[in-house]
Amino acid sequence: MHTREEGMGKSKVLVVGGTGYIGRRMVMASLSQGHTTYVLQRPETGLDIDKAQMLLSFKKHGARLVEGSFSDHRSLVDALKLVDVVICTMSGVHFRSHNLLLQLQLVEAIKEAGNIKRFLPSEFGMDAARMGEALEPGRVTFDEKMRVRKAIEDAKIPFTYVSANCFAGYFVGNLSQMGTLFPPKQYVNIYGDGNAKVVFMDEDDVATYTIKTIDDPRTLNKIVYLRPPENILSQRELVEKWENLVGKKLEKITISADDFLASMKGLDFASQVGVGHFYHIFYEGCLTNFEIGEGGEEASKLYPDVKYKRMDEYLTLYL
Ligand code: GO6
Repeated sequence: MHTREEGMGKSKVLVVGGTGYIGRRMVMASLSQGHTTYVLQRPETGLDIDKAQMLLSFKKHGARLVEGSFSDHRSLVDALKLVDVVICTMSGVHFRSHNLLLQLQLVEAIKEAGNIKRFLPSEFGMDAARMGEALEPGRVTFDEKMRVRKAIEDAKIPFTYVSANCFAGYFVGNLSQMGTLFPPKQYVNIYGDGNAKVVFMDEDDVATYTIKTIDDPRTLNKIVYLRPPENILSQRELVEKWENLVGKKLEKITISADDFLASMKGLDFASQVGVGHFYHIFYEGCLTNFEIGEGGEEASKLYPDVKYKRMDEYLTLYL
């Protein structure tokens, strides 16, 4: 007999990376959209008390914790057998090459389990397939995502790739200033003419749209771009929204493309990766300089009922 708790007709979801910045939102969005939701509980969490407490709070909200370890292939396959959909949100930015191997292992386990109807690998940024010409060293992010995509497609695993563009926490609260997560007080660096169109996304909305895609036949084996029209803004438009909120103009400092790229020298590896990414986004306009074509869908068109957060509202957090 079907019960409501089993979320009638709704796929069961496993989140791998559920305690992370995006993963925790996937867990909550999956629960609130009525999916039976499992979160992989890894022994590697060890004494990380914040992760442990988050797992417990998921449980309180109705999630089911399932133990599994990447050093125990069988345990992964067993966890996968419980569900229909797998969402991986293990960061490729902060633990790069390590997490590439883990994702490839996850693909192997999905292949073996044989029951997974949809896999969403850790994407959630720029569309890696469009970044073939990306600069070193930042291109590592895209090269690794493409290796995961190839493994998925070679194994004929049904997928959805979500291109979520710029998470607001990293790109909006700081008016897109690198090295800080809060707005500047007096001066703001403007990248080039500041007019390249960028897409900014509230992180909870990233999760809401992502969960919407998992049972949707329109998104099967597609790339879903999160590009809600009111959140397509240039850096100058973003800064202006902040200026309107604080009732004060900031002094603009224009950074030429050459100066910006030169700033990479002497930075640590992660920051060099960041500079490359910012360059493609703010100087080249790589998030919006293409039409979504065959093989792609736009989330706000698919799900017009979602009331996505506008960036002026997001910015009020920082007042
Ligand atoms: C975000 C960042 C912010 C880096 C993507 C350095 C992959 C993507 C939009 O982890 O490296 O200060 O698409 O000093 O496909 C990081 C990365 C942003 C956040 C970029 C990213 C975006 C990775 C910084 C900084 C705020």
